[in-house]
Amino acid sequence: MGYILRVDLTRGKTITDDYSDSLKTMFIGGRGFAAKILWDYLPIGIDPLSSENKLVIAGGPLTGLPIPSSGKIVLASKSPLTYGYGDGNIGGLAAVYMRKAGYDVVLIEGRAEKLSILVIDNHKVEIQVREDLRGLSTSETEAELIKEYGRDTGVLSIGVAGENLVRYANVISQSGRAGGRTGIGAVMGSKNLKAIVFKGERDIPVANLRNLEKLAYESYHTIINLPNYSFWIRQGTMSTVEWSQENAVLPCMNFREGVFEYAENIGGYMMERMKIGRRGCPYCNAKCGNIVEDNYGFQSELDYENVAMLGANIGLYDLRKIAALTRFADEAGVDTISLGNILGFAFEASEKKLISERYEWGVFDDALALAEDIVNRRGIGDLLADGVCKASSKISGSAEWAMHVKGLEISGYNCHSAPGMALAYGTSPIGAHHKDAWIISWEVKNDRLGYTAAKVDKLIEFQRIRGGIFESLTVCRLPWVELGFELKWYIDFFEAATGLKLSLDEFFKVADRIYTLIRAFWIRERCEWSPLLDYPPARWFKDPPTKGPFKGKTLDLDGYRWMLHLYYDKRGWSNIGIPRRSTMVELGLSSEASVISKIVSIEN
Ligand code: PTT
Ligand code: SF4
Repeated sequence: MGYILRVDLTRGKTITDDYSDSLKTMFIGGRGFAAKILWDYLPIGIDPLSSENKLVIAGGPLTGLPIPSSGKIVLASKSPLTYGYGDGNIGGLAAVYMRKAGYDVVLIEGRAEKLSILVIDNHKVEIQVREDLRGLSTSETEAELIKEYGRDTGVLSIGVAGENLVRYANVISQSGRAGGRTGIGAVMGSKNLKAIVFKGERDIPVANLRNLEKLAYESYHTIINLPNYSFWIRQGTMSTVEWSQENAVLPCMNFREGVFEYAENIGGYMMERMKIGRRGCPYCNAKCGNIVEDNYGFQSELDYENVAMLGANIGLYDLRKIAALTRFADEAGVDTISLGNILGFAFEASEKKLISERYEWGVFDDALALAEDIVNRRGIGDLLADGVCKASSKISGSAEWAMHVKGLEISGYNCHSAPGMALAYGTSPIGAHHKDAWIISWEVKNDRLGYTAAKVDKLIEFQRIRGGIFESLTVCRLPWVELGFELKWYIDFFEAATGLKLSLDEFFKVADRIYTLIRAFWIRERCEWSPLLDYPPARWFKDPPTKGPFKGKTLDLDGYRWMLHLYYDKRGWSNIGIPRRSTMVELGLSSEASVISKIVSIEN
């Protein structure tokens, strides 16, 4: 669409900016735009929960086009959990209507004096004081706004977790789309921004409409005929529960173990027996959100991560109760992955008598009560609302089993015996998340316990495709990951949409630029750099599982260090993980190199 909408909540002003061709060609969109805009506009070293932080909502050249799974946007900010670069990807009508309103990016700055909403209705932009929405759940907020603005509306909202600045609060849309696990909901809360409403009716211009229509027709048809399609729409990501159990990577009891004796009770087949519907993102014909009724009779969405983290990781094995915890998280607007981690952490601290509160593994009432304390910042919930890294710094003796990388809690794969996946968590650009490189499925089939150059190569390839291409285009990666829908389609969609023909290598170069820029951002914002930030938690090196096929095994520190150094080398970074000047110049990041050279010593 060619435009960035800038909204200053402090002054109540909005302006529309166009952006340079070089932003388009060097960064493509989505995460690429977000990283560059944060680099250029964010004052250095600010507190992420201050009014100086900025929230970027960025689509890519494919967002909102009538092609498979294009209803996705990136939400990015300096993260209140990690104090580094943070982003998340959310699907929903908001993605489509943001572009149809005429914008590729919305950049939100400052802080409203009172709780407010932002309404973007085509080119009419309004900031409204809406104290009446305070304390409402995300579905209540969305329902109220849809009542006011009509069904053709995309809404992004926060719940009480965001209002109360829980550092892993996220943003919810359409009761089940969730994005921004790096604390984007808390950033919205710190800006007194309860919700954003998008309405748009413009056509999204494309370079070659006939070609795009032809590709769209053929691609939808191709997807439904892929061999895994019918199983995928039955189970979505839930089949990963059985897969993780078989491969002993299902996180259990705060990542102590990789197998769970009750995994069958919480797996994809059990979920199928309860399933009452499917939800998903616009323009997707492979909708993956599994709807079940929870133990209170309310509808909730089950995905692998929610079940692994709010089930196995806390010892809970009743799917309807896990669904209730997920629904609670969606209504409060808090990330299920971090919540499951912090509950596991608190249960272990209680078991070890490091805190005075008493919680029992697997007890739903304990989990729900603690989750309520967290989102309302009551009692020990106030400390736990700051995330596992900060909480462990206050609970002596807990640092080795505080399961995070760079402050972001680990998502659903136990890595005592998965060095490649451990490295994926260690080097992810946002902290411990599988989004950039779900190398585990490849690793279990390829020299699982080895510390090899092949793993490092595969990891970088995944980061380039998943973290680079999908996050900048910005479209859902699941048809490619789960159904084998080929990457070539996306390159063709890109050409039809933009008129630009990029080879896979050229896309990879953009991805490398984004990765190196994000690493520079971390160095700039944290004012120092230590390779220790790229290590997974001590538990995986020192505290072996007591059951399953990999009983007694841990990660090898020397092996991990060797792979990490090789990774740095292949990325053109120094042996402590700082991008070399020559790499940055090569990638067109000379001015960024000058900035970080004032903070750390940078090699040629
Ligand atoms: C993502 C993270 C994930 S990853 C899941 S389940 W997953 C969790 N879902 C949550 C939820 O639900 N409720 C809640 N309160 N918190 C939650 N936190 C967790 O958030 C999601 C899908 C999924 S389901 C995945 S893998 C894929 N992720 C994509 C991505 O990152 N990029 C991309 N281009 N395509 C992707 N497609 C898939 O999208 P974060 P969604 Mg998500 C109930 O937000 O911060 O990135 O963390 O957006 O629209 O819900 O789709 O087994
Ligand atoms: Fe959304 Fe799932 Fe479809 Fe991806 S596969 S676009 S996450 S519904």
